[in-house]
Amino acid sequence: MELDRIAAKADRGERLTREDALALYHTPDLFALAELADAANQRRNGLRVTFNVNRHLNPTNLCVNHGSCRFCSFSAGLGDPEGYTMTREEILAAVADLEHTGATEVHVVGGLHPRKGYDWYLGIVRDLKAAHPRAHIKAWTAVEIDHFTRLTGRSAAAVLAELREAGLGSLPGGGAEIFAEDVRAELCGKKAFSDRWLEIHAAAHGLGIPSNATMLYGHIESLAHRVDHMARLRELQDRTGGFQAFVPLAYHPAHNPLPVSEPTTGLDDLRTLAVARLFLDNFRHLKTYWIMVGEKLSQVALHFGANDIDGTVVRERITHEAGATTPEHLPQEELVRLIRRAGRVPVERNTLYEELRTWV
Ligand code: V47
Ligand code: SF4
Repeated sequence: MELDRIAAKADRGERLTREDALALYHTPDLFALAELADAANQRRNGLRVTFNVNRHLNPTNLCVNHGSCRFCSFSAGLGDPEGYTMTREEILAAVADLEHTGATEVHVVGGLHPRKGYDWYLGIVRDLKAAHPRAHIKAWTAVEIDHFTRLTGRSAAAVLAELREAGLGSLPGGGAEIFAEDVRAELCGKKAFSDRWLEIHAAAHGLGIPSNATMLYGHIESLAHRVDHMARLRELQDRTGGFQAFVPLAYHPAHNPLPVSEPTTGLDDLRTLAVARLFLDNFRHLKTYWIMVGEKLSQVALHFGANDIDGTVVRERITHEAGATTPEHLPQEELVRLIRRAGRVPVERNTLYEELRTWV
């Protein structure tokens, strides 16, 4: 049987093909798929499940691509009443109690502001680092980095090196969406092309800046498009080894122009994680983002190949503007409880996956 053949390959540590990944997506035996993904995860990470104590910050929602990224419910155009741009003081005030809450990371992403120059973005990193020297600043997606290269006429490597100098520690994985060019053209025609997204992450890895990778799924793409997306990531990871984690992002359909009205189902969310664990054999960490799939499903995801839960977060706009009904914050104790009750060992980590505390 197809699944047995793929299981034997996975057991031997043999790389799965795109066809194998599609067969896994189509298998009716969800529990056998879960077992395979869980075994692959446990070979890599044992029973340990990591989380981090972090804070999300979205300094502006104004974006030159407003309206053209049709899945985005977060952005606004100049003059829109719901548009906002935080001042330097507001940004610092939003994270003023960072150390007090035990947070070790600030995750910073936002819109491509129509009026602000690169110095504004660079200054945010510099200010955050100066105010919180021990915190890890994970900032700006490849889409933002691409925007900075256009604003400055400089290379991605030059911009990244300067940002690192200012205090940037790593890149988040956003902006990847779906790499297949035809889907991307329909989803977000104006935004950095797939090759450019990959090129910018390669440039970061070349400088020793680690990054994450995401995939926005559950909209107009096919399962083959998802597998193609993961295949391109696997290929880059073979070359650089610079990706820390893969984070599938479940599409949320409210308040945006994309003509897709249904959210993803729990089974699709779980299947996507399991296929990712088996197909992305060179990614050590697979993150379930509870903000998008819910706390309870994230707990179940720990038996479908995920070994990492993001995070305490505190305030989240991108998914909540698109209709998410999850809270915006989970206290650390709740993450520990969810992991423990899943029969796993909770471990607090920092952004670089160094272990800070274990709950035995
Ligand atoms: O880039 C936008 C996506 C991303 C919607 O790197 C949407 O550790 C669902 O990248 N429905 C931002 N998703 C979030 C992100 C992320 C989150 C957690 C951890 C990490 C990490 C990265 O959210 C955007 C875009 O791909 N997004 N609109 C929507 N309607
Ligand atoms: Fe702007 Fe990012 Fe939203 Fe696109 S997805 S409109 S680039 S904020």
